[in-house]
Amino acid sequence: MSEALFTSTFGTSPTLTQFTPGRVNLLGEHTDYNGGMVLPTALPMGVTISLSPRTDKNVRIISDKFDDMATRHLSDLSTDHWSDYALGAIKLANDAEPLIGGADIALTTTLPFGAGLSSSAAVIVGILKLCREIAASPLSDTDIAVLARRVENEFIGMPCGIMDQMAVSIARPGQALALDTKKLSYDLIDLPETYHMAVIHSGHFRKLSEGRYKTRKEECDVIKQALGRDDICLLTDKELAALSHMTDAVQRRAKHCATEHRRTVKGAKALQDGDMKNFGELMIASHASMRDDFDITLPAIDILVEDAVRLGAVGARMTGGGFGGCIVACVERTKLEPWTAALLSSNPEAFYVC
Ligand code: GAF
Repeated sequence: MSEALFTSTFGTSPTLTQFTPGRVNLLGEHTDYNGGMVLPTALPMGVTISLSPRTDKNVRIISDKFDDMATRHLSDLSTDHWSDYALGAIKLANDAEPLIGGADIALTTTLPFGAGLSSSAAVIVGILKLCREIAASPLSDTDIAVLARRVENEFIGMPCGIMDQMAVSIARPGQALALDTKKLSYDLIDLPETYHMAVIHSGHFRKLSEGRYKTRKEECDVIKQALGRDDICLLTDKELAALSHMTDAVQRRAKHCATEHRRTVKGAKALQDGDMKNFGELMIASHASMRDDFDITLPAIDILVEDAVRLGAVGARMTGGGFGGCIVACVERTKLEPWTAALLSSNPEAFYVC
């Protein structure tokens, strides 16, 4: 589909076309910038990108989600426009040298916007991988993810961790990526076929750069500065107890990071063992920690998660940066249809994503 959009917009065929998945995180929230572990999986939905390099420094971008083509220049700064992600990817590709010059780009996406399913990471990683292929560059998938995070941190101004970029660069649907965000080492774990990780949108839309994500990041920075270490996910119970002189909020943020990391380590093991009962319990505990200690859930999302479990999911939790977006629930495939119908009928604002 992006090929047809490319051809009708630019009047030629694209050099390359590629699909990049979105992601949903199963366990390990706000641990990826605190030295901890994350456990995302790739979605069957994602972004398809068609691209041709240009010899000048212009970047022309068309998307099936917006009416007008954006014409940008490599010297442009970020302007809070939808085309910033593609422009930033081309700028960093020029810095790292898998591409010299501008590009024409057509994007089509099956991911809902504002859902926290990493459409921006898919756009950036997808473009960087196409540039890598055009230049026959030796960059690895991990190198691509690291560059993509720099686009977010340095060009867009979003202080995210590395989870989303690694998930969409490395995982494939049906696989969980058990990622150590400190070492960037990982295992790929097959998800059990008898269960479905259902993604349900709460109907509450979110925008990470709005500021609340940044506030949580800053609170974690306070703990890091006080302790002189970056890996606050690895704090022991004794080290957590030694934070008692700090504010209640700061202590709860640290507790979430440390306990969420431990839950994610246990969750990866439970997935490997096929112990979905234990996995579900860890999801429920993760949601409670995001609600009570990290303060990133919304009352409507707490109700959606409670209902998901009450109606038969083995576990459920909010997923992503917080303050809206989706929940993910682990549901036996044989129960999926009636479970979904019952959940959506008690939560009319919510909708099924995949
Ligand atoms: C967003 C960020 F982009 C990730 O880096 C991660 O911190 C996540 O929120 C929370 O776990 O998706």
